[in-house]
Amino acid sequence: MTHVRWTLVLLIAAAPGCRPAPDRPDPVREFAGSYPEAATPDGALKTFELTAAETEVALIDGGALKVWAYNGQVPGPTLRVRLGDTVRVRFTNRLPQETTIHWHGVRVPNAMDGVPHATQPPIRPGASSTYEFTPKDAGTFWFHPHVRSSEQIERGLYGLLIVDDRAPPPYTRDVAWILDDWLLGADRQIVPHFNTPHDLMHDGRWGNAITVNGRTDTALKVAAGERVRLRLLNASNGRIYVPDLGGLDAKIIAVDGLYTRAPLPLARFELAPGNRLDLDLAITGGGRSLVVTDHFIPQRPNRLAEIEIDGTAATPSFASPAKAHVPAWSSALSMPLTHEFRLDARRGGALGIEWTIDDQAFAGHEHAHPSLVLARGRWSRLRFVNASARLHPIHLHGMFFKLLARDGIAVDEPFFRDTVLIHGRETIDIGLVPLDAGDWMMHCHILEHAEAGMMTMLAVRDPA
Ligand SMILES: [Cu+2]
Repeated sequence: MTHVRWTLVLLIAAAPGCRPAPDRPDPVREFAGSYPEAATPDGALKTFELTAAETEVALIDGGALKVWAYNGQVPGPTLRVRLGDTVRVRFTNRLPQETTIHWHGVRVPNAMDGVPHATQPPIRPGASSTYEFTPKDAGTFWFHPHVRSSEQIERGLYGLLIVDDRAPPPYTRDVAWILDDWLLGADRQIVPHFNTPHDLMHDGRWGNAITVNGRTDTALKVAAGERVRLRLLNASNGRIYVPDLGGLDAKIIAVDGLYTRAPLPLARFELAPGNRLDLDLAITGGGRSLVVTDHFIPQRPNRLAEIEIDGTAATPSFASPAKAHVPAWSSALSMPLTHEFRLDARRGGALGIEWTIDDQAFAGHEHAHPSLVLARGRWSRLRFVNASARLHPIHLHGMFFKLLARDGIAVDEPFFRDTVLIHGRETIDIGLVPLDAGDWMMHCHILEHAEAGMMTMLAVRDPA
């Protein structure tokens, strides 16, 4: 009897466009309360001035490095506001190229998303532009250009946007580490050849100098008895990091800005370009020094930074902020598939190789038209079939999603994402309820793949 009923449910669920049966969980109802539909602009107006320009700074090992920078520094200034505040950024472009600013992970009005031609005209050299939005979510976000990203981000244009909670948890210290890698030549300067055939055919440009906040000698000095919030961002063009905190008690409390359902032990987390990870560190055992490493390729670990611990006090106890509502969506894989994207490469195009989504290489933002329409406020399940052997961290603008499965095997990640790494030949399923109308970009965050065509637009429209 049970078996017959289950079969019927599956048949009903497989019919395209159907509603969930009444005895099955409704993913939209399960989603309710995850994050707000609208901003609550009840705070202050915070105005920032940003200028992008060529400059020279003491970076990496302290030598003078020619970079492109926001306000003369790499990483750029951290823009910090509190939830409810409105962000206004007066931006001036002193670069020798057009540019824009994209607010990665922030649910902004579509016109503020920084996608050239699609949401705004590119900002010409010498010109200025103002961005203004009220963040809907607290968390760790970042900003970077969306024009010739594989060159502009590589040259140093990125910074953090931190949106504090209305009542921030009482961490003794709040630290941000931006991970990046630089491809330096014999002259110890940035190799000025971008989108090379090698980088295009592989996993983008991987550098030969890995830095944390622009330096190879980053050390965090803390005392036992501290509870530290450590925010990690991967700002690299292509490199993936698997951070290892050297045995420190580290819990994941937020991914891609949003809090997790519960604090999670830091197991092997693949921090792909664009991803953020907020960690809760309980500092114990003074008088020691730990090395933080990257283990993406387990047999070739990379040193990232050091944590030096003094003192002997016990760590403060307070409730973790990681208690977000995240739907289980446990029957999601039996819901109809909204669309299946196929990711692949072929010869051709201006760069000699094109990265494609459904056999289309993005032909420039001037010609951007949505490849898929999603209904605002409704559930969608998207599948990505990676027909290539390379890595593709797929990033969606304007919405969060939840990873549902890898190669058809259900996974319950107790958190949302805005970027997920797809391995070679892998198929993943994601679920989402888009809340913000507009034309949103979806692209690979290996910037060389994006430049070579792996970008498209998703339109979120009110359902008819
Ligand atoms: Cu890719």
